[in-house]
Amino acid sequence: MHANDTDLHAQGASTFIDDMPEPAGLLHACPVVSGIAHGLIESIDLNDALACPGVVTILLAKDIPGGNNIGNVEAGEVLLAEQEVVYQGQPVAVVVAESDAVARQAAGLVRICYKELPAVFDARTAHAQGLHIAPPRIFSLGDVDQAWRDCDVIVEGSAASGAQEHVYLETQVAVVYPLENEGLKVFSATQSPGMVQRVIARVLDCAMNRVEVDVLRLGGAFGGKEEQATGWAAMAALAAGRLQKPVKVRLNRGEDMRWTGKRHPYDSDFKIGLDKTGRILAYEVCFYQNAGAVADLSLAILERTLFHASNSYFIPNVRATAISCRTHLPPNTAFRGFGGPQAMFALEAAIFKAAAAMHVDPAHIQRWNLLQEGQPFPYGMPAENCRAQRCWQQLHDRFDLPRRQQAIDNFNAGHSLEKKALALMPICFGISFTATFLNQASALVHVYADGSVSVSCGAVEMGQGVKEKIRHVAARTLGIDKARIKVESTNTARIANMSPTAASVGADLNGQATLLACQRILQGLKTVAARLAGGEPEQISIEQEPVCLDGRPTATGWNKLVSEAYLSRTPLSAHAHYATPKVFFDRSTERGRPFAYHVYGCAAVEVAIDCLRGTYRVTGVSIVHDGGRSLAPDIDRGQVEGGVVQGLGWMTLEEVRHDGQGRLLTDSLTAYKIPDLYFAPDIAVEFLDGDNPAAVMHSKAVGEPPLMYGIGGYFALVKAIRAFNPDWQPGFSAPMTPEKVLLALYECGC
Ligand code: MTE
Ligand code: LUZ
Ligand code: MOS
Repeated sequence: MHANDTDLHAQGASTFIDDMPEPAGLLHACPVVSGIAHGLIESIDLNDALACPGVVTILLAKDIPGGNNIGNVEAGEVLLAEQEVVYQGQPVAVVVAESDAVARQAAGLVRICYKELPAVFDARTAHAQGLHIAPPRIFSLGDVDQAWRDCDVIVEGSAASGAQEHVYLETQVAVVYPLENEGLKVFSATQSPGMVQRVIARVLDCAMNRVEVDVLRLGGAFGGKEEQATGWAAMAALAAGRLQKPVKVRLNRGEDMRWTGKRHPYDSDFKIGLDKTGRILAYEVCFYQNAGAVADLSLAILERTLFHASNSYFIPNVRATAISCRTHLPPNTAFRGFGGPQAMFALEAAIFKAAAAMHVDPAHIQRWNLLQEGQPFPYGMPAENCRAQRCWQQLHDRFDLPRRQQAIDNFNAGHSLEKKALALMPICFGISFTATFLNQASALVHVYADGSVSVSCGAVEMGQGVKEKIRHVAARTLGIDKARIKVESTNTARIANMSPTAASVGADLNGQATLLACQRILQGLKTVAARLAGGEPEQISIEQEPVCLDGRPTATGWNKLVSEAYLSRTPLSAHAHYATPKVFFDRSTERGRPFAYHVYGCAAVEVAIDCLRGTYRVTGVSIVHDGGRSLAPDIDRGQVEGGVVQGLGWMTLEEVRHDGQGRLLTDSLTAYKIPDLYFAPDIAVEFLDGDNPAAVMHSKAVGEPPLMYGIGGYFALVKAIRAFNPDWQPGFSAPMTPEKVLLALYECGC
């Protein structure tokens, strides 16, 4: 009997890298990082550090046998800085010692002298100085310049959304074991085992088949381990390869917060034009993305920002410009939503401002412009199986929104120092990697002679329940009990060239590959079953264990069938590959069909403010979410609830602050506030079911989209503030912390 991950977690029986028994002779590596945001390295003095008892060696860029590059985009994505440092927290050296404590202590004794250079920390300043990661990209639809003439109302403004720290429970960690024949076995807490393998081979200048990366599970990732787990694993591999000893790298919470990138802050300028009925005729937006010091995934994230510039609305004339700005902060990186949330925040700000100018509720404009079947996105793809209207309608009907709005109005009329508000947040999220080649996966399935089943695939379990979904797919395809199925660790020796588990497609891609591999085994089994039970293979099915002939159970069960198949030398293993069909994108025209499908949904977020203190509560969230035929309803519900709370945190409490030198001030959970169970509102989720021929067993991806419901929390707070202080003109700068709420309540409009 094989327990699922959730049960193991609940029992405290699931193991993470830091729980693995440490082998004799294990060495600990601690990075030495830049203490300044920008400068040239003039000298590095290792003497005091090397004199520490227990220090084994200290590695610098010159000790890297292969390429000093851990990225995919630009040469500056170095493992260890050589001449120039470009952010506080950038690794310069690696101290290797017999204990973690000694490594850390010695790291503090490495003295680096710099010639300091000017540093920039915000996107607009970087843009003004011409500091860009790449040239701007522009998506356009219709003719914006012409369309302004037909508008009755035009408003302009700006919107800024902040960074967000991932706060995965398990911090960055890797352990690397040297093997015979120049091999390495790598345990890394990464969403991208294939990338860790490729980068370690590059850094050590060896073939990829020398490097085996294994991932059992992650203690959360949220995008923070898609690209940024790689460097730490590469440092451990560098040391392990050189010293031929096992080496561990593990960041503590403060280091993890200071040294790794976050969700990208965005500054955006918008202009929106509507006719007098509230129909949006034109939308122009320019996104300034704060990329941090090197490219990382910023350009892919920026591209997804463009793909989501019009969210779940149809806007006939759009021009969206996106500029990735280079600053001297740790490289910002993937975070649930991957640039989509930033785009949606800017558009909701524009809609809010237009609604205020027209003296209507923003919901009126939102409703009036929701996407309909066949209408195009700004990249040319038409909306197919569009659920935007249905989600909105069902939310209103099932959760009785008009009555709730009335109750809020009554409450506000009767209370002078407490105000409530409700805001709606429709979402539409494109499902597929926007880099088309990443939309592939493979699976390797073994049926053992005792009838138990082993599934290997490229999906990394990080708490999102992908392993449980894969088990479900295998069990249903083979027609057997889920308890027989074990999903193995994610391992590069069993699965080659795997894509990261990201973009919410972990279950879509790996599930479909698993289904294909199971079908292959099933084919052979049916031939054996037809011999045992009579009839032709086409008449055979396996349903909840027994072998059926024309749908009727026979005397043969799964165990007997498998044992007969083995004795008759029928293959009981299969490998299958899946590539998402019909996705493509042409970057020269910015047109294509980048997504297999879209996920829709709509949320109503209700808040209450104490207008004396500025404190607030998110009192309730109601959601209709476009779920498809779920592979695991409880998991999907958990994903929606967790996503909403994470999105609300980004929009309300979570504020990343640096000092004037680029030093992170909010480097612990006492300064960086995240939502907890007490903050979390009541969340009511209703799933809109339906077919989805574009994903495995008609399911739908669920990982990222619900985060964006949290944006409704920001606008609900803005509405509640305006119920108290009607003259206040919101500046649209998220997060809306209690401090900002208090100031807004008493800011005068003149
Ligand atoms: N849920 C949990 N519990 N932990 C996580 O780290 N990551 C999110 C989402 N849900 C995450 C999570 C992100 S960013 C993505 S892309 C998806 O899960 C990835 O998994 P999937 O593709 O299997 O949905
Ligand atoms: N990662 C990536 C992603 O490489 N490409 C994507 O399109 C993507 N989308 C969401 C999250 N991660
Ligand atoms: Mo998720 S941001 O695609 O890891």
